[in-house]
Amino acid sequence: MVAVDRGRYTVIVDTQEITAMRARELGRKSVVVGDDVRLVGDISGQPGSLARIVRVEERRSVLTRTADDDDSTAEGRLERVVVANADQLVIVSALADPPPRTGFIDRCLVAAYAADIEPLLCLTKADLAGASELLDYYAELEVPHILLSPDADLEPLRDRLSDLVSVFVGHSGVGKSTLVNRLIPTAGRAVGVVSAIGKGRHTSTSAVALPLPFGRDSWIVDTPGVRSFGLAHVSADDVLHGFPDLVEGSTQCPPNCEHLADDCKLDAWVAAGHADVRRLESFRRLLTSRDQTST
Ligand SMILES: Nc1nc2c(ncn2[C@@H]2O[C@H](COP(=O)(O)OP(=O)(O)O)[C@@H](O)[C@H]2O)c(=O)[nH]1
Ligand SMILES: [Mg+2]
Repeated sequence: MVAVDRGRYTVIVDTQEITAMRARELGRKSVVVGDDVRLVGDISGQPGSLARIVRVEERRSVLTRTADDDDSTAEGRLERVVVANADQLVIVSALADPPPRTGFIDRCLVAAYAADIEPLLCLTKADLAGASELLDYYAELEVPHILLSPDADLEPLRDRLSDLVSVFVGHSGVGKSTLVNRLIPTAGRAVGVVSAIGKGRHTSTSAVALPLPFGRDSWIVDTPGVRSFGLAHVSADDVLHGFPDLVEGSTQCPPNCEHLADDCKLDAWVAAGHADVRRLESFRRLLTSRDQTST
């Protein structure tokens, strides 16, 4: 399933677009972009035809965020699947205009590791600023990165995207649409336009999967409405997995350490020079702002 708009789902079957609705028998089960689904009914794909989705296959991965909309309940916010079956989270960040925000990148890394999908840092506008400062901050992590500028060779990125389903996330203005258009010349994403969906309140159904014209079954999922990942559903331990450079220091902490109180051993460990203090600060900021949806 590649897109949903007001209850109408677009499903690709052998390169043909078929419009479908959910069958009643699915009950409350959600159908999200990336899902493999089973169809019945009119699957001709002719104008006006409507098939029915009767089954959602088991998901290989689920990229989730905590919902920030009206569905939130008193017991806690709803955990929402953003994209199913993704292999890779491509974090698009500009090196300047707008400047990179490590808090956002760190949050995305936590979401990727929590979903057990691979992160890839895509650093745009390399023609405007160098990457060494940002890369230095992530030096201890083995996160692959790609540098992009208007005349950059896209081949290294194509290699990274081939045969995979990759979800693109990034703040407005970082060059995400420009990049999608370069990868898929027929995509026609509006450049220099702030997404109306991204600015609005209803941000849960805006992901769309676009087939890449290379590799085998390669897709990118654009997420104009996902400004960031609320991480209220992620445990302190899973947040720590987004900071592998701090994990070793945490082994000296008391049992069930929340890493926020005075008895946390990470301060001493960082003071001894084992990790960058900015990483510890970012880790703690995420721990205390886990339920917020933007950084
Ligand atoms: N200098 C420079 N400008 C870029 C680059 N990529 C995109 N832009 C510009 O940045 C602005 C925002 O790009 P857009 O693709 O709409 O960003 P989006 O909001 O992330 O989709 C546009 O004016 C682009 O022309 C780049 O690599 N270098
Ligand atoms: Mg855009």
